[in-house]
Amino acid sequence: MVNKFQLLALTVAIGVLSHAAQAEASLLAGGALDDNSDLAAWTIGGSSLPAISNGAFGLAPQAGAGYLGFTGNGLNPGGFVSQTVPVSIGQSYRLEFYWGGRGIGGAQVTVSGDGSDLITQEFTADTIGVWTKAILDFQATSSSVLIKFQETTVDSVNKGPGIDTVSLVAVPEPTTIIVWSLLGLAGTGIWRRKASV
Ligand SMILES: [Ca+2]
Repeated sequence: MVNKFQLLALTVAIGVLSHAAQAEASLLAGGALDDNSDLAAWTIGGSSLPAISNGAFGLAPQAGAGYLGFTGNGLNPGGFVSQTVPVSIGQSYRLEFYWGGRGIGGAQVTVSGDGSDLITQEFTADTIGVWTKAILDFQATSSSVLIKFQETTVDSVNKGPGIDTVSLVAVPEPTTIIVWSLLGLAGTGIWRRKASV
């Protein structure tokens, strides 16, 4: 028989695990960047508008049917996509995405909150057909953050970098440690019970 403590520990553990699983869902909309319905979740700006590509200039999608391709040229630089995401002050978050090369160019990602930049990072993507994963952590200092990807190359002639599979998740809190402790206690109790039979 499972005693009351073990039952309580398992119940709490399952509850917290369920909460943790929910926290893993991406807080961003349209992060798959597979088609224009994904793109609609983003604000698009700059005089050269980024567009969904399904595999132009030697770069296949990192996942799914498409990715976001930067399309700048000398006359119209600075295309960007951005999205404002509600967050909790003090909570840690992880932004993940892939950037890939189509021959020319660079871009930068910024995460800003309350008017100040939490992250600014540039990346170049000159190697055609290669995707690289970026993992960026930050702690929210305001109730929302603006996540923005912008082309920095002046003349990429439609061959600017690609962006794909963007996600933003809350980094698991210390309660995760409690879960494993509880599971360990419960597991030990069960093991002892079986061993004594
Ligand atoms: Ca995709």
